[in-house]
Amino acid sequence: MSYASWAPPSSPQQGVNLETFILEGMLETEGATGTFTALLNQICLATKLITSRVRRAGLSDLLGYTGETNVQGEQVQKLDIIANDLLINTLRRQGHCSALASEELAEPVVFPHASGGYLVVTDPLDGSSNIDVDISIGTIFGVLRHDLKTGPPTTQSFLQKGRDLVAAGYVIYGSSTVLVLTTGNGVHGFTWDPSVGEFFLSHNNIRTPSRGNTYSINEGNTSRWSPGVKAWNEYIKSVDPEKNLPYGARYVGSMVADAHRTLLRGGMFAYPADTKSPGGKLRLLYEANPFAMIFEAAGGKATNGNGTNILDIKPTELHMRVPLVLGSTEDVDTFESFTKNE
Ligand code: AHM
Repeated sequence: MSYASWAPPSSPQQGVNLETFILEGMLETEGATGTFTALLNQICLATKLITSRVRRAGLSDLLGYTGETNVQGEQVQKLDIIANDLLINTLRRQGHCSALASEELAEPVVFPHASGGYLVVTDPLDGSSNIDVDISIGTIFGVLRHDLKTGPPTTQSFLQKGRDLVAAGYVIYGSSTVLVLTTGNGVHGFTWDPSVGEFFLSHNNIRTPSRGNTYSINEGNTSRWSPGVKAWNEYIKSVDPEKNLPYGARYVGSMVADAHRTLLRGGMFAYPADTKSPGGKLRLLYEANPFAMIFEAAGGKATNGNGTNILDIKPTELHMRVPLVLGSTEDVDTFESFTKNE
């Protein structure tokens, strides 16, 4: 191609940064006060700060363990704490978020002077075991409402179904940094441009294919699985070209990375109950629910493997765990056909 025939790429998406996208969404929403928009922008700011710490962690003595264990009994990484503090310190300002619940905190942090009736749930840095070895990690978040007329938020205020989320998103710190967001009406991805210092719209209206060709599960747990999960696993690896079997296996061990690939390419990701984690491993409020909202808004599906939609589960405690299967509807249905009646 000669220069004469080249023209700069032009797209209606060009130059749409995350703040503009969120603001334009608010302008189209009748009766919007701007509080929700401002809250999303605060979350976005926190993730920009986390991105910058993650990207230079190896140069700034930010890798490795703190020596502490968190409420889940897991070893805490320095970056876990840094990401957690950045979210708290960003969200305590401007008064839109009245409380935040995090994987790293036994109880929620309440911001007593906030006037905005929103709660944020978060896993500030998911996939901690991958931090030191330069494998993708991420931040997961969800937003719930709280009626301040009923009093300041308590732990109980967070025990809402995933259906009650008004927004959910995640940031993947991968080969590029991408923020994926939904407010229930479409799922959109924004890629971080480090030279400008902004997230720009790059994945408009993500749709998960109804079927994929990969499965994602920690196969090292095979001996701990139920008969149904074992039978599904045999099936998905069996040879049947008519059914496009066998599927390929992909497992990063960071849910954000495994779910992000599944969202874009289809297939399924599962962390089922097993004899080591009878209630599942992943946390309902700040891991399973945000992803369930995102997958549903993208045309996919998330269940507990037993026929119950993740978004319909009423949490009984802040750090409740849940078995999780998410991805393309047909692939989740196939998994459940083996496990639903166990
Ligand atoms: P974390 O919150 O300690 O990072 O644990 C959650 C992670 C998920 O990102 C991932 O899907 C899963 O744990 C991996 O678990 P396992 O190592 O048992 O396969």
